Amino acid sequence: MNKKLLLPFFLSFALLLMLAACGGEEVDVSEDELDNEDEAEAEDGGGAGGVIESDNPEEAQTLRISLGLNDQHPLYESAVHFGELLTEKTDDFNVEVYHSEQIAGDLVATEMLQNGDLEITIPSTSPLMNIMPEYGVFDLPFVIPDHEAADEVLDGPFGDQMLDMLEDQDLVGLAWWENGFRNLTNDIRPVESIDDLDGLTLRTMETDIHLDVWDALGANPTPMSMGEVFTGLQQGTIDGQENPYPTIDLEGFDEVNDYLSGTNHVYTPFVFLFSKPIWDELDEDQQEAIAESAYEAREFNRERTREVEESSLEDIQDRMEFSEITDEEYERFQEAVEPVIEDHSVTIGEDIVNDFMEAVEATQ
Ligand code: KDG
Repeated sequence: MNKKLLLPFFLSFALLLMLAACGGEEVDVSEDELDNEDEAEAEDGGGAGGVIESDNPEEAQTLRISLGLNDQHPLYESAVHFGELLTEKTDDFNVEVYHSEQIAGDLVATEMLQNGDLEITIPSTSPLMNIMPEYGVFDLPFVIPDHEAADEVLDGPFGDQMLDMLEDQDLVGLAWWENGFRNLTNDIRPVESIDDLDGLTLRTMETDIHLDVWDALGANPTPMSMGEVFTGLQQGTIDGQENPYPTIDLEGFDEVNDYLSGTNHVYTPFVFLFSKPIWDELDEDQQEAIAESAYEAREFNRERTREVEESSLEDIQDRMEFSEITDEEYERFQEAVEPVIEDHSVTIGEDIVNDFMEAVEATQ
């Protein structure tokens, strides 16, 4: 979405964003406040499509979904689709989809779920490493080679095992959705080799693994939640960032970065999370309707994200200088990050890392 359109909205949530950014503290957002904000947003057209009402809206319980990306992204469309599927199955729920960190960034939103202060969020797995070190496994670079392997690993026993372990953290993991293969952008120079990364200040997600990967490659990484990235790039506090093509395109990073490199350095999934304290208050039929809808919307999400991945790459290539990484250089990248993989295998847990590697190998 054009950032200018988001400005009034960002201002109205400035306090929330500041609280979220400054300490990772939980943000206290009552349902009433959100309802008012949402009504205001809907009136000026910004929230169109984000409220999916039950046929019996007055009696229905409202499920709020917090997203970090904007309402042009296939993640938002997929969350709306989830709401449509759910309201077809039952009249028990209304669904409200909040984008662009209107509620909170990934990590804070996940903490809100743990405390029963928010129903749903769909974060990248990466920041979850701060809650469960095991989730860092998806951040190990250059492991998942293609979409097919990603689907097989996530839809198989390894993916199930990772969803199940969320329960101990007061989270219910309902489905794997797609974020995608991440690629580098920056405003200083084309990056075709490791040497080109020297000294570039790069935003990473809030995870030590990404920080260590970029550090090993010679860049200057700094962690940040998504809501701060555009401004950081625009003001030059960071030179670049890395994300899948749809995010680069739809968050407007091509407006503030000139160079794009097809690094495909890691595949990070989204995980559909529900608050366990709130889940435990629902009856079995309600739980089943929610679980089925999250799972069914996964297909729509993957299909849409992959379509947009292609069209976004075409789009941004018109506006950015695109560099491909040669096979030889790709090997140098892989060698440079080997010690990071070794070190973090210990924090993640060697069993989990082995299971992951084996699951990926089995797809080849
Ligand atoms: O809701 C999901 C987004 O907040 C997010 O995880 C995007 O990949 C992302 C990033 O780089 O922050």
